[in-house]
Amino acid sequence: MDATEIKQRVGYEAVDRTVRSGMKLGLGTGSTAVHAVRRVAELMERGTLTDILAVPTSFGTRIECQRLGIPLRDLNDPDIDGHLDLSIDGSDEVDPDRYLTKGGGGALLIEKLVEYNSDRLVVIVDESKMVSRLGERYPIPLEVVPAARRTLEKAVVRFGARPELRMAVKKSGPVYTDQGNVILDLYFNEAFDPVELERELNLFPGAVENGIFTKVRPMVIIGHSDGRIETLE
Ligand code: A5P
Repeated sequence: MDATEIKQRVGYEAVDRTVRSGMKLGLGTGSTAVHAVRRVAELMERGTLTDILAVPTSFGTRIECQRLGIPLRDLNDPDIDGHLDLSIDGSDEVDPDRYLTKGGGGALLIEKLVEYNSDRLVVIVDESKMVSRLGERYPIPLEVVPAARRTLEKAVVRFGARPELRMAVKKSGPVYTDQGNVILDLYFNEAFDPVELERELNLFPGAVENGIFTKVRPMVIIGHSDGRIETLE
């Protein structure tokens, strides 16, 4: 199976196995999560799923849901009341403890807000996302207010990180998140304690959120290139 087929397979699998009518759903961001979004829409159109309310984790996911006619809410709306039944999302890395790094698509802040406030999180990945330690293949994103960029670039060095301001591809200058912040991608040569680093990075003034997720133990659905689907929970 090629990469897109694997992403579609795990996206469909997650929805078919876990989404039920009447649920309040958090919908993730990225090239894998979009397949779950499309599956939800497909099952709604067939009438298999009814009374779904969704909270998107990014502007991009909002646009896709609107295109597909999935009813949207904010976490603050009274019928959501700050809490969801289930969220489905991709991940950049998953370690043996099922700790995650996210934010390769820049949506880490609302992803964490939505997913830490869901009864259950289902993470959908292909096998390349499974690592022995976080930071092995992808940097750890740290979303910061623009005014704090330089102080935080200097501050994170004490954790052994090499920070790089994330730059836009089809625009000159940095990436601005949906919330108008910038992202420092933190590269680590050595293993770190994910629980400690998730907490410590957010303590600096101007740090908004980081992409380490250790406070949820997700169900992880892994798609393999030979067509196998593996589940960790
Ligand atoms: C978005 O900010 C991210 O957290 C994504 O969920 C993550 O980067 C995985 O994206 P892909 O499924 O596109 O690899």
